[in-house]
Amino acid sequence: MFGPRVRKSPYYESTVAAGVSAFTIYNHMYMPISYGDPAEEYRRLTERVALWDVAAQRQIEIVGSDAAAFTQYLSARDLGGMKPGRARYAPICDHDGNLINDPVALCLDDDRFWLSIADSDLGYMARAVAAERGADVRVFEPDVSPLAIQGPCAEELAVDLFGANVVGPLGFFHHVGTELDGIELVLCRSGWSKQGGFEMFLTDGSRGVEFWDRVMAAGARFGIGPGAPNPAERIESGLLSYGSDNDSRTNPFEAGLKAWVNTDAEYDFIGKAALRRQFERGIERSLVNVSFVGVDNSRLAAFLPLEHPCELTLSGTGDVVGELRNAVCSPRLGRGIGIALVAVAATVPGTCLTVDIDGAGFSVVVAPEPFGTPRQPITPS
Ligand code: THG
Repeated sequence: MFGPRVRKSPYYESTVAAGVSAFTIYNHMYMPISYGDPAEEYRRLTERVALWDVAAQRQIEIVGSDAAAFTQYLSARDLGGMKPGRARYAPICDHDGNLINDPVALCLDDDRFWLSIADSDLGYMARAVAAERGADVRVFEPDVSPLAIQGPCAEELAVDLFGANVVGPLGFFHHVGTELDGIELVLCRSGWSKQGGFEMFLTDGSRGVEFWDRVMAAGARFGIGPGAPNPAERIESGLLSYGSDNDSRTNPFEAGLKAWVNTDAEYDFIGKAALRRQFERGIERSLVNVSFVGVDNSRLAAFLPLEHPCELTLSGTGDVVGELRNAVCSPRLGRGIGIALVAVAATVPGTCLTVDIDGAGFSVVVAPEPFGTPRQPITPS
């Protein structure tokens, strides 16, 4: 236990009853990361449907006559033309052009937005910048707690819960206000996996347990079970984890997020000048996928998932070229895979590197392809 300083989600009691075995701390909140059976949790996510307490993906609400312009000023992504009911992945940088968060931005109304944040205190910065600029907005954390259903059966489950008329027309990163037995929520086709699914943004925290139970009951016929953002599936799928793959010393070009940075913008946004300079200068290092080679998975399993960044050297010369930032055993690929931040010279596919994990040496090779589908920005809609 961490004491009252760490906040509990409205689903906390439900996750405990469901057998949660480990939490991380995310946005000053307990967030379940395991229910004790990683192999089954991976299967549930990739073959059936999993229920995730992702209430720690907190919202920063921006509301007022300057909300659209101010939200745009915060993000490096072009949010122009985003209509109510739409969402966009919207990385945010500081004035030096380094990443400080990579939220999903939801447009709820012409003058009302949510930034569904990764693990960093964006709210203070957003509020301070709004005040300094005299923007006519209120910036605060509303009582909103996402619960995600992810997996191939999530679609059918959502239809059972909300009706085909609500779910059918909902495109990727589209959302709609709806309710379930009087429990109000915003339903969005999104989520931190590539298995398909929805995030259900509960807007009344007092109804968390009731809501969880209702979704679990409806999901029984699909073999639903509890789960959490899955480290193996998300690395296989190429989804970034801010704070571990990249952090406030990484710029978006190094993180492979060029497509989400609008350096050509006519309007101003935080970090624009620095980002333009960085883009012109070019990157010195970049995130790459790596695969472990020449090692039994049974031996690797004692070292993965990686607990902290580990130094990478060029095999042969021993030159330090970067860090392995994350690594897991991939059920789909049957080998260890990871994400590394390395010098550009070492980003060539096939480059052999050596990583030292707590005194044990392993060989990894820069992967020639994304493990999953190449990441493409959603078309602005
Ligand atoms: N959902 C919501 N909030 C979140 C996350 C989420 N906040 C924290 C964290 N995740 C933010 N990071 C991401 C990273 C990737 C994606 C979403 C949030 C994502 N990316 C897709 C991709 O890369 O293929 C699509 C991006 C795009 O096409 O623009 O979904 O998961 N509510």
